[in-house]
Amino acid sequence: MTQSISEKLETVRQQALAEIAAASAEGQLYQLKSRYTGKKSDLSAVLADLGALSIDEKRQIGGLANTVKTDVLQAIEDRLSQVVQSTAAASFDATAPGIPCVVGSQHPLTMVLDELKDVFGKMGFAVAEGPEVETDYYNFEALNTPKHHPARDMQDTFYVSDEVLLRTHTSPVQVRLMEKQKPPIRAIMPGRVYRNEEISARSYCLFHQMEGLYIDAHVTFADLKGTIDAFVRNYFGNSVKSKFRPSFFPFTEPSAEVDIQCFLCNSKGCPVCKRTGWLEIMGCGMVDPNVFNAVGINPDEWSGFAFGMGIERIAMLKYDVTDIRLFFENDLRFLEQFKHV
Ligand code: 2U9
Repeated sequence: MTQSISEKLETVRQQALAEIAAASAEGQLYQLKSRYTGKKSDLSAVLADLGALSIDEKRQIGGLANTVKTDVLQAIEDRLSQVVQSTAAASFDATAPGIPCVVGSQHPLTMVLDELKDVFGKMGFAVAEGPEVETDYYNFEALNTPKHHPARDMQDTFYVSDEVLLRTHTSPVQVRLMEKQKPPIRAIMPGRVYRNEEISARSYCLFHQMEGLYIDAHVTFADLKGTIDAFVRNYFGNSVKSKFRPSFFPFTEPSAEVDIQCFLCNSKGCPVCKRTGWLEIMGCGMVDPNVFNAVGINPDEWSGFAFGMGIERIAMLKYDVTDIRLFFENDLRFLEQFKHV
């Protein structure tokens, strides 16, 4: 009797393994699993029918039936993973076209800002930021521009109330920084600024600036010229020369505007540089002693320079953009052109 049951179990094992090896689909294998190891299988019937056997026989047949079951289940697992893999391999077509995915691009202003931060970062300038909604004090008063100062006409301002306004430059960030941190200070201040100007191809109600401030003992105009020259060579090209023209800003004395050789026409003269061979890129100067006094820095002990540039202007020159409004309209036809820049 034991002999015939064990022979039967052996036959079940051989038959099951043969069918598992021949199966070529996942569904088939799940059917085999239920047929050979499920509740109504021959194996389960043998295990349920051990009652009439002696203890030794029970142990022997029970053990054998369990081994057969484990072998069959293992064979099914192995074959399943083979079948799944070969199905996936067979359905992969290496020659099929890929699924197109839309590649985004950085905004040109972000690219210019990042490059500028990088160039000044290498010269040791940290980045400082501050609020866009400012008080009259930080935007004008502390910057040597009291009420009724003629310079206030130079930039029309969006006022929120008598004392609160949208900053017209990032200079208030420097004022706040100087109040908090005693010299030496070496930082750049990138950010949005607002001006109530008539909107045109050349001016918009908001734009981006990057200003810089360097304060230490014995900082001179020569340091300013050296820093600007290093910036121009690093950013626009090592052979590009720059020159200073005298100018006026309420917060710097003396003040200058910086022109660089026109990189669009190699200084030969073109419509962009208005045939002069030079492009104006920024303003700068030595921090006015009145500004130092306003923030409690002793102008006899410390000196410094400041500079400022419009990011849109730099981006317009660099990428030959002729209308400033394009930077703010989010027209994909414009933005997509910067994918590979
Ligand atoms: C402090 C002291 C001095 C910042 C400066 C300029 C010159 C300048 C313009 C460039 C084009 C504004 O965006 S623009 O229209 N800026 O020419 N800005 S010096 O001087 C400062 C700032 C803060 C405490």
